[in-house]
Amino acid sequence: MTRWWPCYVALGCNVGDCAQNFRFASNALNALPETQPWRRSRVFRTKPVSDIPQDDYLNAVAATLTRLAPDRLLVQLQRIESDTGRRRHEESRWGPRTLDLDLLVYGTQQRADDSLTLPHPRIAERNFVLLPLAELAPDLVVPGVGRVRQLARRCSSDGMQWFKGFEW
Ligand code: A4P
Ligand code: MG
Repeated sequence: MTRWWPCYVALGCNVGDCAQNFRFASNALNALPETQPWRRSRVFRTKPVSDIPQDDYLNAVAATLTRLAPDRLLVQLQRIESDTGRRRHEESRWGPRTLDLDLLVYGTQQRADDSLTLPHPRIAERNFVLLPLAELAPDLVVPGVGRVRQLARRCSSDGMQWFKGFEW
């Protein structure tokens, strides 16, 4: 029997009704097969990190235990993105999007294929990923990168505001 692996997903949105898209994503994540109910961080409003002018984002992180293999999970994440109307082929890198679901960490896996890099390569440099991740898993060791508590201590919360009043 395959074992359960801890995994962490970052959510981002800056197009359309982002609160609605986050709730949609949360329900869709909870409906995935072979996957336990997801824990979710607070939601933050964040300044875009991009050379392309665009609106502020909502960002959060969700965590679960899953038996879905990482590639199958990625396919599901991309399907949920598409279901919110995201058309990734028509977008530019780091451009605006209705929903971005990045697989941050999957168990102890470290890999860099065309389709999937684990852990996500920019975890350590993104406060909008690290600070919500630290709410859920301060003691997590991101393989090859370091312990979340320590990584989060080094990053500032500039450009991030708690999106108060949001209910998942
Ligand atoms: N891919 C490889 N590894 C992964 C992974 N671990 N998780 C591949 C998810 N996908 C992974 O993804 C492009 C390709 O990466 C996919 O086909 C998949 O096979 P994408 O989501 O279409 O592209 P992206 O999101 O534009 O690129 P990337 O590299 O994920 O960028 P980031 O780091 O997510 O940056 N500013 C704020 N404030 N908040 C944000 O959420 N997000 C971005 C996107 C930029 N600025 C932002 C935010
Ligand atoms: Mg992405």
